[in-house]
Parts: sequence; C-alpha cells; structure tokens
Amino acid sequence: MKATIIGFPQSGKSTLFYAVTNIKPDPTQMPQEQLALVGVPDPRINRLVEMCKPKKTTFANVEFVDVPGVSMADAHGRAEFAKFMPSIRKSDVLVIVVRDFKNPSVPEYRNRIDAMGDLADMHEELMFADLDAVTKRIEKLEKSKNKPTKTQEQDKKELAVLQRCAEALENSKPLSTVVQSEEDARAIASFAFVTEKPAIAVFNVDDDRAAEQIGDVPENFHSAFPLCADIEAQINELDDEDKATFLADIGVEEPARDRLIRSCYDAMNLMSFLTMGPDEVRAWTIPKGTQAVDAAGKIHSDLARGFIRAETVSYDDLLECGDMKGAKAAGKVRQEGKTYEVKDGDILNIKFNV
Ligand SMILES: Nc1nc2c(ncn2[C@@H]2O[C@H](COP(=O)(O)OP(=O)(O)O)[C@@H](O)[C@H]2O)c(=O)[nH]1
Ligand SMILES: [Mg+2]
Repeated sequence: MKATIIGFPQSGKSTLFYAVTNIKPDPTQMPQEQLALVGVPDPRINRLVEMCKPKKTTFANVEFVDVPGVSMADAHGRAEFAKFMPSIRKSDVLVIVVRDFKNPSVPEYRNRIDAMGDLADMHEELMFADLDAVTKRIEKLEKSKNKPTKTQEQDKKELAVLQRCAEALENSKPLSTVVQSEEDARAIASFAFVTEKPAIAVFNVDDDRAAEQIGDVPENFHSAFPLCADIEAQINELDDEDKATFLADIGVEEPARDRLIRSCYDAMNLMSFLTMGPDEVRAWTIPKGTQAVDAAGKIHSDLARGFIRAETVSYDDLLECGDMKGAKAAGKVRQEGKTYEVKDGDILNIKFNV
C-alpha cells in the first residue's frame, strides 16, 4: 500500500513523515519527493514469533511518500503541484496534513491558520487536477467519436462515464461518488483519478490539543484525527516505553505512526492474515472479504492454482490453546475450502498440489 502525504507548505508534512518513518527528509533532495517503507506494527506477529521462534519475521508494510508542499496561490504553484500528480496518482490513499498549530517562528501560509478551510481548498485542488484530466480526454473523444474505429464502442462508454465525472467535479463532488459499478471503475481505471482515492485528514495541532477528538469528519474525507507532528518527531529517538510515557503526558494513547497506518488500512478496507512456521512468521495484507483461494494466491500463484484446502485457526483460539498442537487437539483448527471468507488474524496453512 502506498500512502502519500500532501498539503500546503509548512503544514508539517515532512515532520510527520519523519515521525512515521524515522527517516529525515534530505534537504539536498528537495524539492523531490521522498519515500520510505514502514513495517505495520502488529503485536500478534510478535506473539507468534515468541511461540515458534522462526528464522525470519516479516511484517506487512506501507510505503509513505512525502511530497513537497507547493503553493497553489498562483499559476507557478499549480504547475509545480502538477509535476507531482503522476506520483500522487500512483498512491492508494492520500494523507492531507493541515496546519492547526501556533508557532510564531513558522510563517503562516496565506497569512492565516484555518485548518478546515485548508482542507477544503486542498481537496478542491485535487478536484481541479481530475477535472483537467477529464476535460482533456473528453475533448479528444468528442473529436473521434464519429470516426469508425476499432475502439469506437469502448470510447463511447468511456465518454459517457467521463461526462458523468465532469458533472460531478463541476458540482464539487469527488469521483468516488461517480463509480457505481465495476464497469464504471474499469472504464476510468487507467486515469487513477485522485478524488477516487480515500483521503485522511490530519490536523497538525499544538501539543495541548493532541488528545482532542475531531467532531465531524470533514466532507469528502474518510477519517480525520489530530496529532502533534512536532512532539511525535521529537520522541522518535526514544524507546517504545519512554515514547508511551511521553505521549501519555499529552493525553495520547497511540503513536502517530500506528494511528496513521490503522486509518490507512480502514480507508482501504484492508486486513491481515498470518502465516507461521519454523522458517517464517509473516503478515499478509488483503481486502476484507477475500476468499481463501485468493489469500493463497497472495502468497504464491501456485498455492491458488493447486489449492486443496486452508488449515485455519483464529489468532485468539491459537493463543488460548498455547500452540498449534494444542489448537489441533482442542478441535480449533478448521479445514476450510476455496470460498471460505478469511477473517482478520486468521492463521492459514495452505495445502496445495501442483
Ligand atoms: N509548533 C509546532 N511546529 C511544528 C509542528 N509541526 C511542524 N512544525 C514546524 O513547522 C515547520 C514546517 O514543518 P515541515 O514539516 O517542514 O512542513 P512541510 O512544509 O509541510 O513539510 C518546521 O519548522 C516545523 O518544525 C507542530 O506540530 N507544532
Ligand atoms: Mg516538507
């Protein structure tokens, strides 16, 4: 999964990127984007590792990208932002950071602190970007629609969906509201429109407000939460215990990294299943509702092709029984077929034959 952090200049994106990835954005690389892979914290994996002491442990991971904040105040700023669009289009989820902290030494972008206003403006920029792409493509299709070509039928379908896209965007609605069927989704998939992607709003607040709740999730966002990027970055060097104590002081229960990753999983409707053995304990990311045979395919295509059954035990049952032997003795290990809907935390052992 790729999560891209965007927002206006000086909102705290790079500070958050450092807090989450432990990688300091390299100023000599500016104004390039920076990326880093982050392991998805999963206490279940740690527990399974204790249980079976594997040679190797593999966490699921998320790729975070820090996009330099570019000013939208003028045409030059927009052009700069457009340069990063291809990369933003490749992400699965967008994390939009807005400034909600007072800090006299950090200049205020557009001379104001207005987090809600900035969120709305940033979202509008994303809608502009999509509308631009939609309009260009419509113009092209309009020109060619009456010429008999091999793709004429397909083009007509695409044009119809794009016209609905244009209408939605002109009415300030994100494209996630347009896609109503698999066919719609397929017709516009290659554009990777940004307003089709789920967006998470991060309010970068002062430490005395880090424990606040966001009342209503802002329009067009999947979820929203406050954090103090500055503090989260400062405690990066501490060990987990000290970190927790420090965060507790400002009323925060969970580090920004964990909260952000969890929100990304939620926004994408993802979950994890686990595999364990003497060689490796590993977490795998799949969409909720995935069937056993597709989960097997995630591990290796041979496992899907030659799928016989999935030996399945839930993490909770396994823990209760102490180990796999105990779980088997207690009848907690089920034999599931291809269409079994895998649950979060299921431990699977795929039996296959190719
Ligand atoms: N007081 C305060 N300052 C912050 C916070 N987050 C970032 N800053 C400061 O704001 C400035 C801009 O942050 P940066 O992460 O570079 O913003 P970016 O332009 O969005 O990448 C830096 O001087 C940070 O130290 C915060 O939560 N509180
Ligand atoms: Mg930055």
